Amino acid sequence: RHHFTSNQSLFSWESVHCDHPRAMAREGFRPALLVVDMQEDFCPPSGTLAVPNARTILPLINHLLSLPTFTLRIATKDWHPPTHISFAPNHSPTTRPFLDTTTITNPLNPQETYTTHLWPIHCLQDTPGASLVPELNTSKLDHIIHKGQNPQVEMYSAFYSPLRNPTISDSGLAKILHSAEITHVYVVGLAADYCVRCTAEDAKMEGFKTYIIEEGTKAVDPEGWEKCKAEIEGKGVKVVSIGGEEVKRL
Ligand code: VGL
Ligand code: ZN
Repeated sequence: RHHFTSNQSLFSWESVHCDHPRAMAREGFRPALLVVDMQEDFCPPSGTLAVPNARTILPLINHLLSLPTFTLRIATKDWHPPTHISFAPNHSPTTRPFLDTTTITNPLNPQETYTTHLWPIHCLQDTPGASLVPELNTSKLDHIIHKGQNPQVEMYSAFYSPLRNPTISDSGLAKILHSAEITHVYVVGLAADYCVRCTAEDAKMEGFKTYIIEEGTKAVDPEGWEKCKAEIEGKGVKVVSIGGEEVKRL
């Protein structure tokens, strides 16, 4: 169903959208909130992969978490072993994080490859950098999903690895959302142009009406956000504002 092009720095779907029949058939309004990767390493001042102004979105995220309307509130954590393929120093001493890319092959299917950015070392399992920021009201969370544990797989999406044929890293998130008969998915967190984007696009693929709340996210590359937003909307995800109908109904 999906195919990754290897000539692009950020991988992208090249596919016809097909919505999940179970979620499509579902009626009513059972929304889930996904809070993506609100971890120290993605936040100033000390994060190794700090997203500009990342901490400023926390009051809105905590407000959303406090709304009684959500059926489920789920946070995700990027959770890498030291050998992770996305870490620039694991490739060569001169590999440049943020600038250089690598081509990754699916360990279970050598035919499948994708090209992706290399990053500074970040979100190492069980380190302070991987912890959720203390401002986040975690008492409201129903689940915390870990992703990116497989050293050979980049996993921006909180659902599964980009190459799903066969699926080599399924976090279990799709099952949790379908089991709770979720109809709508609202995504906030970090980073808008990577994990938020891929998570939202996969939520749409799973058949949920999917929204990114724009004031609840920040991009690694703020300059590129308008173009990125158009690409995300091309996949059927709506990027909405807190003033919009989709948020006001919460
Ligand atoms: C992310 C780069 C590498 C993210 C995770 O959370 O957006 N970005 N790992
Ligand atoms: Zn990562």
